[in-house]
This record gives sequence, structure tokens and C-alpha cells, in this order.
Amino acid sequence: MKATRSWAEPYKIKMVEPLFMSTQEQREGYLKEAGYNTFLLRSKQVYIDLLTDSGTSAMSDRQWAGMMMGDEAYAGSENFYHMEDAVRRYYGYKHVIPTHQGRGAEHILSQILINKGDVVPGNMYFTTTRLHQELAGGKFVDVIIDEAHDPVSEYKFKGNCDIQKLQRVVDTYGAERVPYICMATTVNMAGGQPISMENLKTVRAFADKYGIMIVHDMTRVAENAFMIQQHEAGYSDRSIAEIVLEICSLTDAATMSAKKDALVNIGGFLAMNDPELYQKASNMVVVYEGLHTYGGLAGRDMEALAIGIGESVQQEHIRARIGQVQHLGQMLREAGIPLVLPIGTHGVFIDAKRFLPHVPQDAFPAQALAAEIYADSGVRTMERGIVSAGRNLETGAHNFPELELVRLTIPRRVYTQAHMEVVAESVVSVFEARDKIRGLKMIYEPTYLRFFQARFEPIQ
Ligand code: PM9
Repeated sequence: MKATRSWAEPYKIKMVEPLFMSTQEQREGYLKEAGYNTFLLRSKQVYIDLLTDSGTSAMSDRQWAGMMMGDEAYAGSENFYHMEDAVRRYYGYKHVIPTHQGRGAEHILSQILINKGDVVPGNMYFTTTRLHQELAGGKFVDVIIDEAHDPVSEYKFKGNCDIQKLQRVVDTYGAERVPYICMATTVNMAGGQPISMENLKTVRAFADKYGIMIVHDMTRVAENAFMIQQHEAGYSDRSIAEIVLEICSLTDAATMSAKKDALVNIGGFLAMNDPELYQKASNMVVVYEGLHTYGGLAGRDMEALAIGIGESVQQEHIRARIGQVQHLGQMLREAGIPLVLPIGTHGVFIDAKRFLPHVPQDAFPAQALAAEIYADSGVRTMERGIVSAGRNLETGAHNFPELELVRLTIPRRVYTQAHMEVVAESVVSVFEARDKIRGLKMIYEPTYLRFFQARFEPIQ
């Protein structure tokens, strides 16, 4: 008998969607057409889709039932009030403005709070978040701990903020040039790594000392809460809902891509406690998204979101969700695949620098590896390295991030353990033949968020 019992998914499957199988020869053709960018593949060319956990979750029967209760009034939809209740109850923020997705919230917040020449410290950048800060005239400064940039450090809270780095930002630029500190739960680009409650409390004390706001990127807050429950002293008997509420209580405002934690296919919001900020944001949302009671969403989407928020903090759900990610990570780790450790909460991140040590970073090793995994098995993954990092705005040179990663992102409640086994076998098979991977040349580079649409060709 095993010391601990196995866990299983806390649901059964009511409806299925067929997957598309293809041959390696077909996939090589599809890749060429897609410019070796997995974002440019058609979904029907993909077998197991681990591109992202964003908007790809399976909704529950309760969420689908909620969709049928959509109140599609232009103003004052009943579903908005359900969503507002859920945000207040589970996250504790007083005011909420719906947006079509996370970047809609980032846009509005950045335009209101950031002035030209401002500096925004954060626990590592996220692509859309940093771009909106820059477009508003700000500069992002990374204040995450050094361990986060080290794929082999097994520190449990690699999402933590380095308070000395934060202090240096304030000493260099002055607190008046820092409109807010951006704290993400969990940190996506570091490999889905959590921040500890203790660290967040320290950031809160720092922010209070200088009168600076904390903005919470709460995209995966329930996943972060699970890691606190499992690994931080004093939290093992606290519920996920209690921990989520405590995290939010340490921050002043939040941007949310509800397409992740909150189990919906589209949606997001901006939340805050300050009535003045709420007033400004609810005025701006009508310019870019829609009225402040729908913000670009249909009533039915807000209903699914209200229900999804409640489901996202259920212990059994989050345990199975992160359990599946850990299971895939463990299989790959045992097979000797170089990974970001500890294994994160929303995906397994392969360290492409160690997987392909013979491919220089400006030959885009992670992009090349993602293409090769797709060619091998039809499993779609995503680059999170030099292509995602973009260029330095001042010099125009590539940003060379420490982390050059391929992300195997697990959608919530979608795939089974057997799918995870097929994925692991494909990665191992590519690893065995890794010497033949040469890297890529970028032949088209868009101006913004280049990773979405850039095109490549293989280096011969
Ligand atoms: N994240 C992801 O796949 C989708 C866009 S990039 C491929 O990980 C954080 C931490 C995110 C995030 C999106 C957004 C933006 C903000 N913060 O995609 O606009 O992970 O809803 O959210 C993606 P939206």
C-alpha cells in the first residue's frame, strides 16, 4: 500500500470533443506554413494543445447553465451584479469593472496611473502588462528575487519580491515616480512560481512606508494560494478561499485575466478599493471596452465568470489541477529533461538552454524546440524566451532573458493523465534526437508582442 492515496479528477466527463490526428509529414508542412510559430498553426492541426491555459478551460455544467441565464440588457445586466458579488465575496475588492480580458484591464489602469517617466517595479515582467506600462510612458523594473532567474534553484517561493531591489528603485527614482508596485500571483514568466504571504506582507509594509499602491496581477491567485497552503508555515489548515482573500487584502487594486483561474473562455476585470480610482476607470472603460456594467462582455459571460470564481477556490478542484501539472513535470524530471524547478502551477517549463546547449540564444532555441515537439507528435507548446522578451525600447537590441523556456501549459479540466503520458513520451523522444535541432532565423518581426505573429525559417 502507498503511504498516501492517489487523487483523481473531482468530476466526470459529460461531453467530448474529438481530437485531430496527423502524420509527421503533414505536421512538417503545417509548421512551414505557420512560419515555425506555434501561434500561427490552426487548432485543427493540433493534437494536444498545451499552448496556453488562457481561455481554454472546460466550463462546468453549472457555468453552462448560467450561460442560459444571460441578461443581455445594455445597461445594468443582472449578471454584472452576480459578478460584482463574487468579486467582493471571494476577492474582497470593493469595486469591479468588467473588461474583455486581462489586457483590457491593464490598458485602463496603466493609462490612469502611469505618467511619462514613471517607473513600475514588478515581480518579473509579463508581456502584455509591460507593454501597457510602456505605452503609457512608464518603465518596468524587475524586482523579483534572483532565484527566479535560476531554473535549477528549488526555492519554494521564487515569485517573491527582493525588497532591496525595490528599495533601490525608490532611492534612484524617488517614491513620487513610482505610481504602483505590480505583484503577480503566480509569476508566469518565471515558470508559474508563487509568492509567499510573508513576502507580500513585507511588500505591503514597504508600500505603506512610501505611500505607494500595490496592484495585484491576480490571474492565477488560487493557484498561488494552493502553494502557500502546501508550503508556507501557518497555512496548512487554512482554506484556499481564506488564503485568496488574505492575499487580496494586502493589495489595493487588481487586474484579472479571468480566462485562467476563473475558468471562463473569455473575460477579465479591473478591481479596486479606492472610489476615486473606480470613478476614473469606470469613465475610461466606456471609451475602450463598453459600459461599466459589461466592459466588452456579454451578460452570459459575466454569469459564467461569477460561477467560475466560486469553483476556482474549491480545494478538490485546485488540488487536481495542480496535481496534473505536477504529474507531467515529475514524469519529465524522472526522464532527465531539464526543467524549471520547482515545477510550477499552470504548466511545466522546459529549460531550452540546457536542452539545446549547442543553439545560441539569438537562434531562438525555445522557439525551435516548440516547433520540433509539434513536428514529433502534434503537441502544441509555446516559447517563453528571447522572442517573448522582445526588444529594448531604447537601444532596439533583443532583450536576452536568463530564462529561455518552452511552456507546456495545461488547460483546466480538459485533458486526462493519458494525454500527459503521450506528451511526456514526445518530449523524451525529441530530447533523444536533440543534436539535429539547429535553431531558427526570424524572417518577419511585428512591432508589438512579436511572439504572437513572428515568422521564422530553419537555419540550415
Ligand atoms: N497570459 C498566457 O498564455 C495569454 C496571453 S500570452 C500568450 O499565459 C498574466 C500573468 C497573464 C496574462 C495572459 C495576462 C493578460 C496578464 N497577466 O490574455 O489579456 O498570464 O486575458 O491576460 C496568457 P489576457
